[in-house]
Amino acid sequence: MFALNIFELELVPQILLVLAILVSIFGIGVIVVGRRSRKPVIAQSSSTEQVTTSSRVRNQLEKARGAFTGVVTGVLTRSAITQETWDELEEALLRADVGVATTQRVLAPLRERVKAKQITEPIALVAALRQEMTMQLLQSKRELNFDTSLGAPNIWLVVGVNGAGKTTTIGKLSAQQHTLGRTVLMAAGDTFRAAAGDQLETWAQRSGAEIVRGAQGGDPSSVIFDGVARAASRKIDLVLADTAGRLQNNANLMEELAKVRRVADKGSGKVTEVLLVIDATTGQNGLSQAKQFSLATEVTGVVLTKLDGSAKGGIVFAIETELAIPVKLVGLGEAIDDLVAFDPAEFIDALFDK
Ligand SMILES: Nc1nc2c(ncn2[C@@H]2O[C@H](COP(=O)(O)OP(=O)(O)O)[C@@H](O)[C@H]2O)c(=O)[nH]1
Ligand SMILES: [Mg+2]
Repeated sequence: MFALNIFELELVPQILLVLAILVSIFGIGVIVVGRRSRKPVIAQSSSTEQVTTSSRVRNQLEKARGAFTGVVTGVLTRSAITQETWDELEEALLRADVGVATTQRVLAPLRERVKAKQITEPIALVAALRQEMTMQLLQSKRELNFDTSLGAPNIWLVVGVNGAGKTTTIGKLSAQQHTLGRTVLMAAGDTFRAAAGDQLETWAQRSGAEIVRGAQGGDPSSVIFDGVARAASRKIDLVLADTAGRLQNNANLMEELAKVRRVADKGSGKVTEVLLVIDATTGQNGLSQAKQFSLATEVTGVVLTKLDGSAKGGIVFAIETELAIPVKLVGLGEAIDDLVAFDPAEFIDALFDK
């Protein structure tokens, strides 16, 4: 008994040391976890900025992931690379809306490498496919253009067909820019429907922005012009201009859009972004929209909305490779914080990783 106590006493310093180490490890762990969870939603740089993506992206891309994991599993369940492998790959990519041209562009170099016996195993094929798809997305510059040296309001025009998510995107963008310390004014250029102005007004209140509205049925160009003038006189940094959802096959409406842009540029601000909002669930139709809109006005970036509800995430590849317009932001839900910067690496990880 006595011997045991001595033994225990001798161990006291060691026990204390072990306890001290455990406490400090736990402490560091808490700090690291705390930091991670406090990771800012928005990162800022001098003239451009991006919203960092969150871990929710993966979950919100569940449907799109489904389409791609189908591709991977299909290939991996075979013991060798056969004609069926290629058929399955092609079909799955098309089903995910990668598009015919992009699918061929991605698969052609892989076919060559398999033919040359540089790739012999299905697992290596999947790895090469992933690399090939990553490469398709790496070139683009995705920062939102904000010219700090302008000394006048930057104007971001938001265009796209009805229901694509323009107004919602403006609300989310406004909140993000507000967090960056910028003052925002919304110009209700969708004068076509009365409800559109009310909807925008709600977003303005929610996100701490000012708003300029016009009469229903009024000229959208003049509403946006007035908005820019008001922003300039109040030294507001950014004008987010909403527009009516116009069908891309309606020549008059496309002309009107071109006019909106010209007039917006004429006042005391400058259009530094034209964001085309595309609903991911519309698939390849979204691509033809993008083509038409970029004819009417120089589109500088795409916002791909509703990616949370789409199995057609492949449209990202089609937009970028076939139109050379960068996807800058993606919408992953209806809430104010459901808009994130498009991060290709994260996107591909989410699609390919189980
Ligand atoms: N699930 C989901 N719904 C969205 C997203 N963006 C917009 N919406 C919804 O799409 C509908 C149309 O959006 P709205 O902004 O009015 O489209 P607009 O006609 O282009 O202005 C609304 O019900 C929005 O809540 C998104 O990223 N995900
Ligand atoms: Mg709208």
